[in-house]
This record gives sequence, C-alpha cells and structure tokens, in this order.
Amino acid sequence: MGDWSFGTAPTMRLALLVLCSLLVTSGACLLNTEGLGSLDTGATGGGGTGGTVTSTGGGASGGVGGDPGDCNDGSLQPGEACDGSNLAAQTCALLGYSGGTLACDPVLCEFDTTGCEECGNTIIGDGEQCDGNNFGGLTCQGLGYAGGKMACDSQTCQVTGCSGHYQQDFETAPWPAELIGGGNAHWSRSPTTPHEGVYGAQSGAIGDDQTSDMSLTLTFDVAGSIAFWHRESTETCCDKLRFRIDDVEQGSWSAPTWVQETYPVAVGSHTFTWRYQKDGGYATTEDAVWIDDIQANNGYR
Ligand SMILES: [Ca+2]
Ligand SMILES: [Ca+2]
Ligand SMILES: [Ca+2]
Ligand SMILES: [Ca+2]
Repeated sequence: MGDWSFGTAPTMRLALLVLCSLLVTSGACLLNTEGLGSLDTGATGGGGTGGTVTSTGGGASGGVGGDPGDCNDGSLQPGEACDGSNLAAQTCALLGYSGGTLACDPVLCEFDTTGCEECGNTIIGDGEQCDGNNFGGLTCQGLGYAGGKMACDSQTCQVTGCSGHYQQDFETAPWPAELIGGGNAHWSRSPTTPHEGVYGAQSGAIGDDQTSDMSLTLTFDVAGSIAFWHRESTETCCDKLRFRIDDVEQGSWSAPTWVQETYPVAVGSHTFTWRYQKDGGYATTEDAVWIDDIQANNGYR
C-alpha cells in the first residue's frame, strides 16, 4: 500500500509538467502558473520549463501595475505636470513667483519650485533687485540713476523711485513745465539755429533795462555738475546772457557761436537761472540769446 501511495506523486508531477509545457507553447500557461506553482514548487524549480514561465510572468506584472513607469522619459503623459526638461511652457513667474528657475521632480513629474523666488520673503533672489527693506547695498547711483527716494515694489521686487540725470534738448513740445519763466518775457522753444536737433530755447522779446528769465530747480543726492550750450546775438558790451546758481552769478556772455559751459554743483536742492539782461539803451543783431542741451550729472527733478 505504501509503495502505491508514494508511487503516485511522481506520476502526477510528470503529468503536470507535460500539461504546462503544452500550455506555455500556446501562451495560456501564464494564467495557470501561480496556481500550479503553489501546489507543487518542486516541479517549477526542477524543470527548465518552469523557469521560463516565471521570468515571463514578472515582466508582465511590472507593465500593468507600475504607476511612474513613463515619468522622466522627456514627454508629457496624462497625469504628469512636467517631465524632465519639458516644463509644459511654465515658469516660476507664471506660477506666481517673482522669478527664479523652475524644475521638474524626476520621480513624481510634478513641478519643483524650490528654485523659484518669492517676492516678500526679504531675501533677494535671482531676478530680484530688492525685497522689502532689503536692497542688498544697492543705490540709485549704483543703478545708473541720478538719485531719488528708492523703494522696493512689493509685487516685482524691483527698485522704484529712482530718477534719471536731468537733460533737456527742447526737441519735444510743449514747453518743459519744470523750466519756469520770469522777468519781463518768458523763453520759448525756437527752431532758430539750434545747437542740436531742430529746436533750442530762445529768450523772450524784451526792451531796454528788461530781463527774460528761465529757471530750473534740481536735487543732487551726491555732488555733480550742470552743463549747457549757449549762443548770443546781442549788443556785445552790454546786453548779455547771465547764468546764476542760487542767485549767485557764475558767468555772462555775448558769444556769436555755440559754446558749452560746465559748473560743479554741491549736494542739495539748487536753482539754476538763465537770464537775458539788457542795459539802458541800444540793441543790435537778433537781440536774443539761446540755450540747448542742458545736462545735469547727478541732478534730477
Ligand atoms: Ca513622461
Ligand atoms: Ca525674495
Ligand atoms: Ca535741441
Ligand atoms: Ca543794449
């Protein structure tokens, strides 16, 4: 009896191996190997056929159940916000940050915003000039401006409030509002032989013992200078262009051709006045003076 009971098992194993070999050939054995293997591991491990079945099954299960299988392949599939260098045309700025470099998480294929800059965290990041009260030592002068009340834009983290170096070439209408008229007649834009471009400034029409003034007030946060070109067509001895800084005369001229003057200017607010002043009698030639190309280094409105 004992011989029969033990003799049956090898016979069944052989039968199962033959059956499985046939099923593998047709491809259907994949569905049955798990059940068979659990019933008789000896058969699976012992035969070459069983090994082939196991490796084939492993490949199949990975393809069906793996979630991030196509993350980091460089192309976007459904469920991926980004993939590798493909950021789906997004940037830190478009995602609401002030700047910085957007990246893609290589495992999750989600945006990695650790390289993005946040405006408002008081840290000056890439693309930010300032943040809050942190200017990182920047000054308006350091940025190429004349000066001003520097502030930091809370949305863009860019410096605001700086003003450029004042310059005026009189090419654009209307008359510059910052150039205040005074005396008996005001200055005006004039196309009469400008130094540069098409227009300069010409003194107003005045009589003997009269004046025509043009004044400009600028602020200098640091010491600078003011330069301008002038030309006169006047009674040489006695009718002159006079230039004043804060009511102190710096020079007077009656020059028939364009000449440039430059004066140093100290820190502070200063008023510059160009004045055509005539004496008590006689006039000659065009009886006027001209100014063009005012340039204030470090001076701003
Ligand atoms: Ca992908
Ligand atoms: Ca910041
Ligand atoms: Ca001009
Ligand atoms: Ca005169």
